[in-house]
Amino acid sequence: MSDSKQKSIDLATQEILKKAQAENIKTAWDRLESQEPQCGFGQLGLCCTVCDMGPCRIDPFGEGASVGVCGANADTIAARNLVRKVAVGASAHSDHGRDVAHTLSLLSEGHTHDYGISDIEKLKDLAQEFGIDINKTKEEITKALSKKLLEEFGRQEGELVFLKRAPKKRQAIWKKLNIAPRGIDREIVELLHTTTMGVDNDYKNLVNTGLRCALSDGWGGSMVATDLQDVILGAPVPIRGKVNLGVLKENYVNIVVHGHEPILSEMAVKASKDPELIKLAKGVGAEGINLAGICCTANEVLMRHGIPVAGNFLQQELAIITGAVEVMIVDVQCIMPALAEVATCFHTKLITTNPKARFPGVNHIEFKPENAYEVAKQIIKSGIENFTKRNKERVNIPKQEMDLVAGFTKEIIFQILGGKYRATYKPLNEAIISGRLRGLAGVVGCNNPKQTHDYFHTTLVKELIKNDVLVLQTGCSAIACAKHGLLIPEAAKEYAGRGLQEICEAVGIPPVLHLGSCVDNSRILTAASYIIKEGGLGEDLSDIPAAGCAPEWMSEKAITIGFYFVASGVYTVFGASPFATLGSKNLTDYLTKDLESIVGGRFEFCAEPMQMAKIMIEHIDKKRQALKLKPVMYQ
Ligand code: BF8
Repeated sequence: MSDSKQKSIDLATQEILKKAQAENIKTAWDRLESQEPQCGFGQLGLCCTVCDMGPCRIDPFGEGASVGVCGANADTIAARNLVRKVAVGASAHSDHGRDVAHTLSLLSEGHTHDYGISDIEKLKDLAQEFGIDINKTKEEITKALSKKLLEEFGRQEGELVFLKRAPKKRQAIWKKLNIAPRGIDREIVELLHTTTMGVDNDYKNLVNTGLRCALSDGWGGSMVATDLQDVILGAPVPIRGKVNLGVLKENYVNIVVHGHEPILSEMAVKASKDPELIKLAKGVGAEGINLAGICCTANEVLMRHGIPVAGNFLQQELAIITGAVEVMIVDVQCIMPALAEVATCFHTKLITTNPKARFPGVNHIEFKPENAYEVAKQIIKSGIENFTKRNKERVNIPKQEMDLVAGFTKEIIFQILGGKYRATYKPLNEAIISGRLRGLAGVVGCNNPKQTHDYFHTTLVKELIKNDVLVLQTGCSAIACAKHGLLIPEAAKEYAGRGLQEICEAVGIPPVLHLGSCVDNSRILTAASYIIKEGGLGEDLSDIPAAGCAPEWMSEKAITIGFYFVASGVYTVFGASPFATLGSKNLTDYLTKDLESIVGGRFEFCAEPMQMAKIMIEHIDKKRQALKLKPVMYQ
């Protein structure tokens, strides 16, 4: 009992962990235990496997080797290890973006009929940003835009077009430091090149190359993904939904979509509503088809359709262990290899769909935009057939489910605050200037079994809103806070400080705004740029009274997000494990101290959520003072 409580504060998770234990099914928490003690050199970033003269390791106590076989010291090794992760994270988000741009290209050529242009206004806005004449047909604009966007990946010179969204002062900083990304692929490749044996040995230069690569994700690949998904699938608007394992339904065919790319899951949404398939489901004794999501795919279909979210990263295995999932469809990223084994303990069919992500022995049904709907139907049909194989005696669906409101975008923040006819950021800026709002925080990222599941996200966010900080969320962090009731308008009354409460009540929003999946962190960057444009809060993103945090992070992608937040001038706090840099004091100091005077943002590592809130609030107050704003209205 106390054990599962320590693992997670979420009651549904605790319940299924007990079921897993009773049925002897191993989860991430058990596997973490079997890994302990984890490699100390790895944890400090002092193990180098870059070439085959190694693996080398540096003695952190200064008694053994201080350099590897090639002569690389702790600073070089730790920095190379770190920025390689930045490259990997950027590649993941950006390859996702490329696939969306490719889908746009296919639809512009008439090679797929399952997708269209859902947001013509956004298409035109984007086209204008890329210098395309919008007095052409929709087809011509689409074709020209997809070409331009795909060229951003292979661009060799100049700068990414989206950089122009940033305030002028920020653009000048990037230029001066030579960290304005040229092409998305180019920055990833160049970063990897600099980390190979015998290239860049200067930890500061390695970090700077990492910052440029990360910017090519935040203001490049991720921004392409977000904006084009909105164009093709529709820009989200505030929408109600439900969250936690209780959204699985006992008498329904439960289909779970998991991963990141909504191009496929969008079709699963459509297929789950297909009358022919619903009839089939009824034919096997089910009441219907219930689609639910895990991780960022969940956020995507939640934002656009209100599809329920079954859980965040650490709940992916637990969804299967409920015994009630007929099919789990996965695409790319954050999909535990362990799912294959866990699924064999039940009737659940795990189905991979992306040629980039195959699992040995797991059923693969390849998805392409050209055959999207057919594939989605085929998968759902196999789920319906599988319903009859469910062992009802092993089903245990926790009761926990919570309401939430999602669907906030940079455009929606405009509208809800300014009113339909006066779309503006002015009221938001004025709320900060007057001190009714203390400032803003972006709280994002994953779960990690090394930290009590959901505890860090929820404790931090509650403390922030209590202190009149409006919180913007994405990814698994948003799911964590949603499960604990923070993403409903009523949460303002219960948890928010008086100033934030007044704003939430006036416009009917929750004190915590869900902006979508992890690629949608790019929405935060654009929203911040609008705030500067509106006026009154400085000239650069680093002037805004704001801070970022990834309290339970685990993925390389989170490091990349941290890097582009910092490179955009944001003070960014990371939870417990400080991404294996501590073996180098020089590197740690560079990241947590020196960077601030160089790029305006810096990292902070912190192991306790109340302390995280404290240092974020202190930073926000420091920025308020620098802007000479009035004191916070309700202290
Ligand atoms: O991209 S928050 S565990 S699901 S990495 Fe993964 Fe982390 Fe969740 Fe989305 Ni983001």
